[in-house]
Amino acid sequence: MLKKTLIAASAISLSAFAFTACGSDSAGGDATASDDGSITMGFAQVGAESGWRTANTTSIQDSAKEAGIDLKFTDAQGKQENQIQAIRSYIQQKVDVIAFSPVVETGWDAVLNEAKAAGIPVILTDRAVDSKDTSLYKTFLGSDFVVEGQKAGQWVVDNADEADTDGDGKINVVQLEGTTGAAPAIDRGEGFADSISADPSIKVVASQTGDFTRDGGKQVMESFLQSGDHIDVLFAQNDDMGLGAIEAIEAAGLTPGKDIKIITVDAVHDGMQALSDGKINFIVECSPLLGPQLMDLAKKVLDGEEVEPRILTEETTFDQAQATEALPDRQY
Ligand code: GYE
Repeated sequence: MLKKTLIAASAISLSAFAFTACGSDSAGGDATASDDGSITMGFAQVGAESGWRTANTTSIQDSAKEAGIDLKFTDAQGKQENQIQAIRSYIQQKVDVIAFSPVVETGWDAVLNEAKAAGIPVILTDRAVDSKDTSLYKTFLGSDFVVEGQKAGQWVVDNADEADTDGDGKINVVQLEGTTGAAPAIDRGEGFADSISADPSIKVVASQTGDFTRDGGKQVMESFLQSGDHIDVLFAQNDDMGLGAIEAIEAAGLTPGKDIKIITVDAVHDGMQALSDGKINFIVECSPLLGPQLMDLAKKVLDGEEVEPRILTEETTFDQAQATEALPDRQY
């Protein structure tokens, strides 16, 4: 950390005495690894709300170890204020790089400006922020959630006959949304609505947050079922909510995957098992294995290399047969 102090001091003398400092980068930060070449990363995780998140945490912890990066890790338990506090403490500890998965999109400008002022580069991992000033972070690594929602909606459009489970010519969809205000919840909802708009017989008749958890999915699905209207399709914005909803559907004496067609996002192991068992009909993959790319990016940023401002994860989709085939080799 000594080098940072020296660089900060040099920056002051630069204006006062036209002294040339080395090691500063042009983006205004003094992003560089510590003196001995070691890298400390502070990572502020959302929480442990889903199988996806648990796999994501393992990926980050394992790849930090492999990359020889000293990882400081915090679990914000789904609360933005905890994440902000964690980021502030990383700034105070003068870590070399900060990475985080913002629980919601809004409200990050102040703390990101603090990191920038301290010369600590930030890498957004998995979820986006809505900050207009894109110089507040070096890059955003993660999935295109709008495309994920579009793929989910496209399945309903392409399988409209099968999806109309009571054959009345109308496809009533209920939607379990992720955490309110979170990028994947906003974008998946938008993408789904966009695709189904191609077929006027497909309508979202109820949509509510299940907070990306199994319990949330189960409870909200119970209330959807109690409303009495026929439900043809459930779009759950992640596997865990879909799995919770399956419990509610079975408890109501209905057969998931038949009486109600189910589409989810993530493709974690339990979701893939349910798809293979015919309880889910289609899953849009969202990979949580962001660790190796994140460590690589951190090194590049600290080496002063240019990185792309947006780095997309590659993803696929699964039907029942594809899930059965993929399951034995599934890493998460
Ligand atoms: O789909 C969900 C998790 O941000 C992509 O968060 C992630 C989402 C993921 O809780 O399961």
